[in-house]
Amino acid sequence: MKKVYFAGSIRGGRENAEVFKKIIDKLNEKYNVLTEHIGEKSIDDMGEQGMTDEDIYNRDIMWIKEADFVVAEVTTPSLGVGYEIAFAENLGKPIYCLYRKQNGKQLSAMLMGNKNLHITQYETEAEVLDAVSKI
Ligand code: 6K6
Repeated sequence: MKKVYFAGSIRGGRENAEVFKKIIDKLNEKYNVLTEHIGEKSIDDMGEQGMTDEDIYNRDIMWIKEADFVVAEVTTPSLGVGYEIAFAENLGKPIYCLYRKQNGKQLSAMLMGNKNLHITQYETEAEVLDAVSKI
């Protein structure tokens, strides 16, 4: 089974965490999601107990290297997610970005302008889950 690294904001803000869980569940139908914890509701921005930031960084870098591709929910701006996207891009991994359109906001030009990324802009949950099922 192919492995997918799902990236979504943690310390950048958890306001979209509910849709993360639904995207992860959809991906799990076909793939092995290495980062299922990103969708856990119980996780607040303080993160997991018992892991240092260095442990988290090392584990996540290992998982990106191991992944066949990356799916990133990029609605909430997150330094970590941006870093992961750039890291995966440098390794030549396919990257699918999902962005919920909001009035008065636009996704960073550093993603929008990057032809290496597969970007889907969505409005409804049904729309994003349909896009995920086509990955
Ligand atoms: C576990 C579950 C939720 O929080 C934790 C503990 N912290 C992290 N655990 C795993 N990955 C993390 C953690 N903090 C950041 N990351 C990685 O950076 C994830 O893969 C996310 O895609 C991304 C989020 O970055 P920030 O800058 O929004 O925290």
